[in-house]
Amino acid sequence: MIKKHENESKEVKELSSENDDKKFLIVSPQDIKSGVVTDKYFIWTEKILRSKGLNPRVVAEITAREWGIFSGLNDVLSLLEGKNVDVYAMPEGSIFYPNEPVMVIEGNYLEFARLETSLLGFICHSSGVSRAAFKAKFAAKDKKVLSFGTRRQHPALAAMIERAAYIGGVDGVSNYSAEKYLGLKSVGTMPHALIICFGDQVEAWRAFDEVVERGVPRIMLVDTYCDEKSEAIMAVERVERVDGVRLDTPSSRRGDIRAIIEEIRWELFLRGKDVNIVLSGGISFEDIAKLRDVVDAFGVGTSIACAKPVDFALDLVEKEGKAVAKRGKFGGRKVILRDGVIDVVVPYERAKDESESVLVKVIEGGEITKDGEIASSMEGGRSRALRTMELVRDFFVGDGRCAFKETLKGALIRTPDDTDLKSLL
Ligand code: PCP
Repeated sequence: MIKKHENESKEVKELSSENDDKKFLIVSPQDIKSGVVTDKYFIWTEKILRSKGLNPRVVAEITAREWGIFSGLNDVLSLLEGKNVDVYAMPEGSIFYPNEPVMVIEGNYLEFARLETSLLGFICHSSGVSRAAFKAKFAAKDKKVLSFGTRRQHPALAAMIERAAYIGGVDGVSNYSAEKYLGLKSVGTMPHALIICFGDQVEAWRAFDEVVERGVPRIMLVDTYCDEKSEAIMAVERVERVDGVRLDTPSSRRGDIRAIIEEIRWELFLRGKDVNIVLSGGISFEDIAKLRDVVDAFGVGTSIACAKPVDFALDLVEKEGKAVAKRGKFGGRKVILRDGVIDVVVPYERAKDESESVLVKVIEGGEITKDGEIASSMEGGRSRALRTMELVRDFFVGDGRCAFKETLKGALIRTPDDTDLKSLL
């Protein structure tokens, strides 16, 4: 669902072209929607089932073996809209745990069989990026995290990556296309190339300060020609307005980056300059947790944009009203009951009231529901993820209270202990 955004700038409008000149090797949205983008075994499966007159009514569930932050529902809704199915899903930005269904599809199998490849692709990739962004922001606490990594992936994915990162909790995204596709103002500093074009860092910094809109923070890149400390001092002493300095080469130095940052902070403090320190270049979640006390913002590329995709799988758990399961899967339709960040998964029939479930009906008979629109909102997803971050932190520092206790024998109980977040506290 691509919307027009009102705050799209004049520059973006001028650069945009409505023409699809097909110069790049990118599959078309139509081929995704029609199921050309599928795995061959679904083509054979369709052929076999049709030739034998089989098309059972099924319930399919999408689960992962790992935890994550759910996103990509927006594209799944576009994919399944118009198909004769009912779909239930977690709202975007929800935390999910191992073996919990994030989505349930009810309908005749042939209605959606060949769409499995694209459906999983949408959510595996997007939720992987959202989980990474969540981990980065969880590690950074009140310090900022900026998504700098779209250059590490195919450009056709830029808006998807920035949306997923934003839902996961980053404070800003650098890809300019986010303004057109997401209605998000993009952020950034300056490349080394700008400084090299001037051949003099002070001239480049001054030019930035002179030319770029006043509302944009002046974050000077201070590692092009000299030591970061010397350049940071040079920046604050020789440029009229400096809001921050960016250090982009933490791993290329033999020195200890923490010691270098502390020295810079001291020198700036000594000069009465209250400027922010931005750190970028190969930053990991562990780096963020270790350096958050001396850094104000982290520019993160690969760790977010190239995050491992979530291993979602689609499995049939009910056929003609009867629970089924392949080995290693939990059969039967399920309901997830949630108390804060503690979940209990129970069989559908055992839940007192379906409305208690985390899964909401997002498509009914092929039509996107009002709840579906709400559940796929980017801003709503981000607020949910940020709230979840607080609840996870409370869970770890609190008593990990579980309201469900052991009243539901056999139910799957899931908590933040099923994540790898504790080490980033
Ligand atoms: C880019 C950017 C960030 C990098 C990428 C983040 O650096 O400035 O520092 O990505 P990473 O986390 O995967 O390292 P360069 O490509 O070196 O460009 P420049 O220094 O000119 O910004």
